[in-house]
Parts: sequence; structure tokens; C-alpha cells
Amino acid sequence: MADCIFCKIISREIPAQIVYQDEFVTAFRDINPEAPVHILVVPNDHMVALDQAGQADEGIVGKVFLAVGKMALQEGATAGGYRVVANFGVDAGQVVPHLHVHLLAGRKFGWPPG
Ligand code: DGP
Repeated sequence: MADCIFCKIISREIPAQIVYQDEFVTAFRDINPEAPVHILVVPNDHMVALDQAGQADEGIVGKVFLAVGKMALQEGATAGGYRVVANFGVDAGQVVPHLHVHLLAGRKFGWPPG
């Protein structure tokens, strides 16, 4: 999608610290990390939110979450634990309208989230 910052990261039009990429998903470090490990995992094809996904998106949604697990292992986050967050819409604070899952690790997290 032309104006999407994450699409531009995926196509490498703008720089990011990409830590994993395959045919379907890309993972890169968040520009404003909230934890020692803060990675965003995104589908390569633009989609906005889970509520806009349909049956045809079953595979890519699964691939995004499998990649999150792969990144947790790659970052050594499984021993201490990790948090997975996805924000959708205004109240949740979604800033970038390209579906992304945050992988956070390396410190303790509070619950409930703010
Ligand atoms: P959210 O609130 O869930 O939409 O979070 C969007 C995240 O995206 C936020 O933590 C900061 C990150 N982000 C925004 N722009 C960029 C960028 O240009 N590069 C990188 N690496 N991360 C970005």
C-alpha cells in the first residue's frame, strides 16, 4: 500500500532493523522500544486489523503468530517469558494501520496493561 510505513519497511524502501523475513512475514525491531526486546511481526501483504480478516487470511494470521514464536526463540526470550500484544483501533492506541504483533521481552511486565 503506497502510504504505509510498514509496507515500505517490508519492501526495504525505508530502513529498519529487520531480524527475519520470508515470503509471508517480516519481523523488525520497533523504533521506540518499550523493552530490551521489542520486535514487530507483520504480514508482508497489507492488512489492517484482525476484524477485517476473513477465512482466506487464516494462513497468514497463523504464520504471523508462528513467526512471533520463532522470534521469541531467536531472541532468547523463552526462559524469562515474553509478552505478545496487538493493538487495533483508536482506544487500543494503534498508530500504524498495518496489522502488527508486538513481541516484548527482557523485563517484567505489569498486568493489567495500561
Ligand atoms: P501500535 O501502537 O501498535 O500501532 O504500534 C506501532 C509501533 O510501530 C510503535 O511501537 C512504533 C513502531 N514504529 C512506528 N514507525 C516505525 C518505523 O518507521 N520503524 C520502526 N522500526 N518502527 C516503527
